Amino acid sequence: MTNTWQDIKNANVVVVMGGNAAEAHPCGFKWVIEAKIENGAKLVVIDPRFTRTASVADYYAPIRPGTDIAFLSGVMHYLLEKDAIQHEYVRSYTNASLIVKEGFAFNEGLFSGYNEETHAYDRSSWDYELDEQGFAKSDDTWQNPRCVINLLKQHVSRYTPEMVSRICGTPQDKFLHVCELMASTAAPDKAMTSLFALGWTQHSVGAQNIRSMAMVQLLLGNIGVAGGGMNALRGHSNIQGLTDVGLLSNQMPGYMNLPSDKETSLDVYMKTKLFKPLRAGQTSYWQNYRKFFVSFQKAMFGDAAKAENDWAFDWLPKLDVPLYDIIKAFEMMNNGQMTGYICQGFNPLQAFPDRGKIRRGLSKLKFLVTMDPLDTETSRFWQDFGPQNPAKPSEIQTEVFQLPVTCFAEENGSLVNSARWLQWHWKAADGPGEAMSDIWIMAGLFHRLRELYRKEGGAFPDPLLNVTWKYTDPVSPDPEELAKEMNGRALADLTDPATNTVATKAGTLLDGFAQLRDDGTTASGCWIFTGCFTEKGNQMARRDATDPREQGIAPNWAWAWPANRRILYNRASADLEGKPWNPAKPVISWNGTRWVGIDVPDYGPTVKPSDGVGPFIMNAEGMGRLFARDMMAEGPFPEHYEPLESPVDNVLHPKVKSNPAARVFADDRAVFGSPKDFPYVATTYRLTEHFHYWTKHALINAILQPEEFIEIGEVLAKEKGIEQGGWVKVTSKRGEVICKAYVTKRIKPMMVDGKPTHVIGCPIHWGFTGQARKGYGANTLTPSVGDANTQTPEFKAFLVNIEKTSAPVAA
Ligand SMILES: Nc1nc2c(c(=O)[nH]1)N[C@H]1C(S)=C(S)[C@@H](COP(=O)(O)OP(=O)(O)OC[C@H]3O[C@@H](n4cnc5c(=O)[nH]c(N)nc54)[C@H](O)[C@@H]3O)O[C@H]1N2
Ligand SMILES: Nc1nc2c(c(=O)[nH]1)N[C@H]1C(S)=C(S)[C@@H](COP(=O)(O)OP(=O)(O)OC[C@H]3O[C@@H](n4cnc5c(=O)[nH]c(N)nc54)[C@H](O)[C@@H]3O)O[C@H]1N2
Ligand SMILES: [Mo]
Repeated sequence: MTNTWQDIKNANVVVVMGGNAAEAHPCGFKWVIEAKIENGAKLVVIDPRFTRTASVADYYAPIRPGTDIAFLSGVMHYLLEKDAIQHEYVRSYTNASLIVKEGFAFNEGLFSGYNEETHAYDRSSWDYELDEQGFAKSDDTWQNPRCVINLLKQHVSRYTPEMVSRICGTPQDKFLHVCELMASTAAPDKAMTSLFALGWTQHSVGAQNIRSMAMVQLLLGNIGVAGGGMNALRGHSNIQGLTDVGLLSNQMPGYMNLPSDKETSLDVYMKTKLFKPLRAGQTSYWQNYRKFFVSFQKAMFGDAAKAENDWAFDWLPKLDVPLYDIIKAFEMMNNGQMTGYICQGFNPLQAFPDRGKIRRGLSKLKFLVTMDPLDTETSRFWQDFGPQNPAKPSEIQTEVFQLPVTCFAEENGSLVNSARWLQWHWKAADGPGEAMSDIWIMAGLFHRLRELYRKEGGAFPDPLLNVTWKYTDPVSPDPEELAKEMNGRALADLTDPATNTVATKAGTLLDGFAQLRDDGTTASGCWIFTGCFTEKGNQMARRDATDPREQGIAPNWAWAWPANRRILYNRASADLEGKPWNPAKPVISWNGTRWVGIDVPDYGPTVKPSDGVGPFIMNAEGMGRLFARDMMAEGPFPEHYEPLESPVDNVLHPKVKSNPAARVFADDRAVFGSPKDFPYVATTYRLTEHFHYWTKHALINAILQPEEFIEIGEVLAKEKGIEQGGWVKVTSKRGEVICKAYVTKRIKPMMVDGKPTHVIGCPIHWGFTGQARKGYGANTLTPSVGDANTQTPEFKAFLVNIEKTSAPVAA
């Protein structure tokens, strides 16, 4: 989230598109109701299904799964054509005026630089024209046809209301009404918030879905302001923390990149990190990258990380491919390229696409370790349930080690929520039976592995032998000690260059990442967390709910990264002089000498508005990007591509149907179905009564939602002779699910490119362990396809067939 849950109440328009907050985030959803009641906000829901969120909306519009880019590009077209944009904001804070260099082009579905063989782009043409000093050229009059705003106008001009309706199946009048509601927030004192989750991310164009709305929000001046922003409603309670501390295969803590094997020295690695500012006077905060990096290495390797050994750069793993995401891991398993797999708090047999492929992969391992409080399907994959399971358990050689672990309620620690708050929690009970904490198990593995390396040597023992491990209890480090290590401390007396006196004594916990240095005198395990545990104590444990303006910002409740800032890009909540756009709901303002207000300003409190530093300091131009330079895998502007399995051609450019840079392996492509055999669009989602695959272990939840079902509209049910509660067989090219049908008014056919299109809804929660009845699981049907940027699987749009059947023997 750029903003916070509480801040939603400040919105004038709340758009839930790509999520179903009332059911998946029922507790946080109260802030939407608060916005409606206290602020007269209009709630707009755009979803293929009429959800419980839709049931309390002021306006609902249906959409075919996988077509949000077409919808939102249509919104941009509308805003630009009607001139319903926040002009001053767009000119001052976005890259609308910057000039794109010659050579950038878009033709018949492809941007310049595409390589047919590698399915990837050379992105060098997606950049600005630079002047002699290396700054981006701009045209504030917007006359130059190559300035970003004009290229954007041209790019979205194809997305007329007729075209949007043809692609998305949304009736034109409904689409236009949504446009009007959104456009009403172009007024400087009005804000719209975008709440989204997996309805956007779980597509082969997931990241571009989100970018499209971010661009709409920039055009409307809704980023950085109270009641605005791009608000990803996160899933598991600590999934934000997962990316923060770098648990993705290509990252390190604090969104630093793991080096590739081509980056053979620290200098080479650093060359692509220290982005030079692209405009005079800009900050380009990643210029501090080296300080964060060296401090991380000091936290990892202590005294062994020295200037002479490039701060132990060689001891980091180096990637030989862009990343080892989960789709790739299972591809490798299937190809016999993986010996063992440690599955910590992860149930891939249930959670990952193409269940048959997951099972076949696990069957080829030598060993599988699961660390889980529950008996998961993955840890019993050899017993898999369903008609397509041909496996004979006796023929599977994989040795499975099940390690029972405690859960969050049985240990102290912190969770990072969607609003980036690090909140401390306290142990409530001891774990049952033989359960041990994740920390104890990981520490045990570390000690044993290090001992083996010590005794027997090995190809490259250095990283393991040199890791620091100075905990009071090395067998099970205390979560507070780990949190302090993440926060970071001074390793030597730090002098303040301005006064030449010691400002921070050696050993002191640091207050903020501005104190980090690249000379080895500071250590910090995760620079964005610096400030969470200081000499004043555990900031994450703070529970003071005082909210000075009653505007949803309680600065002394827990601690938010970065720097306890609650609204990211808050400099953009005020105009160029520092006056809030919306005086009724100010976030920060310039009082003539400094920034004051209810939030921590984006940068130094005394940086004058006249210095012209842009609010988007992590970008080298300091501006919000309507044109994404060289970042995204499939283009600097979002473009509508059909899901990899879709019922229609791409009406914009039939030759390029789907995302040309999507993550697909050849053997997965072989199991894509065609609309001839699988004529219906399927999508998958969760129900309020279950949390994934855990709560079926709890009797009360199992009673509430006892068995697997799919949802089907009345028209299709009638066509197929399917009755309410009757048995159906749903098939995709990858497998079949036999379950009950729920015939509903909540899903209606949509007219897509002149043809009626039916959507079938598949809740995801059933498997073969726990108290609920056994089910095949929705991922028996889903394709193994990943988003081009994030590799998130395309769970939300694929093709199936459905027919009436009789009760299966297994049921
Ligand atoms: N009760 C409960 N709550 C949960 C969870 C749970 O298992 N149970 N899981 C948690 C987790 S980990 C997560 S990640 C979140 C997920 O939170 P959400 O993303 O809100 O949940 P989903 O139910 O997966 O899907 C949301 C909606 O997206 C719609 N949708 C599908 N395709 C499209 C599309 O192409 N465009 C648009 N606009 N909408 C589409 C679906 O119809 C569905 O209503 O929920 C969290 N909260
Ligand atoms: N078709 C389809 N598939 C989906 C989705 C979808 O919308 N559609 N959603 C996807 C999403 S968003 C998600 S997040 C995944 C979820 O997929 P998973 O994360 O694999 O599933 P969960 O059941 O949430 O959690 C996995 C295990 O973590 C264990 N666990 C809980 N606490 C702890 C702990 O403290 N330590 C350890 N070691 N284990 C613990 C639980 O007991 C559980 O068995 O599913 C994905 N799969
Ligand atoms: Mo999730």
